[in-house]
Amino acid sequence: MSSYTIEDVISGNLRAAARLMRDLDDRMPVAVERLKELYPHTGRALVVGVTGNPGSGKSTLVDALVTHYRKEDKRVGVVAVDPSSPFSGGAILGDRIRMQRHALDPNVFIRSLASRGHLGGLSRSTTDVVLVMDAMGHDLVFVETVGVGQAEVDIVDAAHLSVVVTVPGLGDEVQAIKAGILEIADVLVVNKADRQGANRTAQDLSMMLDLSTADRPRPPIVSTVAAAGKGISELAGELDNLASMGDEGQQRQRLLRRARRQLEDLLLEETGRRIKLSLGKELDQLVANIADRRLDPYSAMTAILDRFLRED
Ligand SMILES: Nc1nc2c(ncn2[C@@H]2O[C@H](COP(=O)(O)OP(=O)(O)OP(=O)(O)O)[C@@H](O)[C@H]2O)c(=O)[nH]1
Ligand SMILES: [Mg+2]
Repeated sequence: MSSYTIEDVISGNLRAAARLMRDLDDRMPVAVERLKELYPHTGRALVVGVTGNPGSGKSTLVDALVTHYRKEDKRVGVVAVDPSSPFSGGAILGDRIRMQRHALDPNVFIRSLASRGHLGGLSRSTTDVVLVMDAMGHDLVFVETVGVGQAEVDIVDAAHLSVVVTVPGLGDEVQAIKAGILEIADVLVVNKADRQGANRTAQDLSMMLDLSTADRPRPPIVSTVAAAGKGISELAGELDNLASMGDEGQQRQRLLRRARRQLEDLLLEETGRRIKLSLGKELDQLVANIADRRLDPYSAMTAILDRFLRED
């Protein structure tokens, strides 16, 4: 039973939107129908990914950014993605995301997402929630993800702009950033700049950017003390700049990248689901044969795919 219409969602009805998000999370077919109808009403929100190591201050930073943009009367959505924790219904995460002071503001919509075991699903859930927030008329949507690995990069791909948060004095963390996430950062933040070594960390990052061969604009480095609201307007300024900047070609590239990612993710998830459904019990038999070394997983995979999909 669906007790909400897309008009409810577009007009910003919080209950309708929350209900739709929950149904989408449960992969309810009727919710997917709603999402199809909503799609033409999306594409206006600026989606900003915020990623970085646990405890680096991402939530505090997002909270401060929300305050900043509320002063400009912007409507703001926040999605907190936590790949590591089991599904908690948001209660535990709610404590962790430290945004209680916006809880009563009807123009701020905060939603937590936790994985139920597989990241592909999480990336889809994130995209769905972002779409709903976009359709509701939010000007900005922040997507907070923990960590600095490929999974976060994938999730961040749902964003227009990526903020990577680091803190002073973590040599290893800088290495981890170097390993991949530097390539996706549009803005680098050195948070907890009230701590020792903040300048040094900024210099290290700057040097790393000098060495980087990435074929993209050099990301600015902003120092912040999120807990005290320092550096937030500078950070927001960089985001606003980047959002309006970039030639049409670059903006088009981003749009295409996101659209491609969305379609490919959906295809993969749905193909796997349908093939498993069609195989039914046969899948268990194949698995048992593989475990008993009567069959190898590569041949099994090829045999299954040959049956369902053409290869040439
Ligand atoms: N000294 C200092 N502490 C800060 C600053 N910003 C945040 N913190 C503190 O750092 C701790 C972690 O902050 P969070 O905002 O929860 O960090 P997070 O990155 O969202 O953490 P997870 O979501 O658990 O990965 C909290 O105790 C904050 O009060 C800062 O600029 N300076
Ligand atoms: Mg957090």
